[in-house]
Amino acid sequence: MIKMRDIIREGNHTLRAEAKPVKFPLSEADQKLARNMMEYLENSQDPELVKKYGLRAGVGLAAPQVDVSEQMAAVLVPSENEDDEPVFKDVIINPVIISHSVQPGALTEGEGCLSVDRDISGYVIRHDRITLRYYNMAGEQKKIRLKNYPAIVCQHEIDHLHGILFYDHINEANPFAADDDLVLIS
Ligand code: 0S5
Ligand code: NI
Repeated sequence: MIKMRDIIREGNHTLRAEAKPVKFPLSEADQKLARNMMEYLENSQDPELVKKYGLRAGVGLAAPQVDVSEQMAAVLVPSENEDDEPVFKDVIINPVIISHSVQPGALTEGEGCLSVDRDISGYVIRHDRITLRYYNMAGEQKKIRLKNYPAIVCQHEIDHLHGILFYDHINEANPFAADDDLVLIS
């Protein structure tokens, strides 16, 4: 199982590299990686296991964060009500944002990253809505529309596949600069 010690941190060049597209059918190693990344998210959202293994709770994990430079990320956005189905749960492979809103969006509280061990405040300006094309583990092509929080999470993960970190999107001169049309997402 993936633990915090398996997650590489800022300064490791894999985090700044362009990840390679994944080939289908998935190799045994890629299948295992995909399952392990999703398992990390599930475990990290279980308070018992967080305590037991010292995990940091996450809603996404990209392969480059475990030092594998491939275009694959697990996303697990839980619903508000614990008993309901997750808002979005899938391993996204070779994902591409095929269109997006002009309207920007950002999390009110800013973002963090499991590969960044410091707090960096400011609005991480992204697209409020995206249309995403990706392949799931079975090799099926998916095309989905996402808005607000799940859209932000997927953009954060897709950035990892291209060597981009969240703070690259923060306005250096004024971290909380906001255009009138910015959608603030709580
Ligand atoms: C349950 C569990 C409910 C966790 C909410 C959370 C991937 C939660 C985080 C990540 C911003 C958009 C530190 C805190 C960061 C995507 C960073 C934790 C999100 C991805 C993991 C990031 N967190 N937890 N990561 O590339 O909100 O936001 O989940 O670096
Ligand atoms: Ni991250």
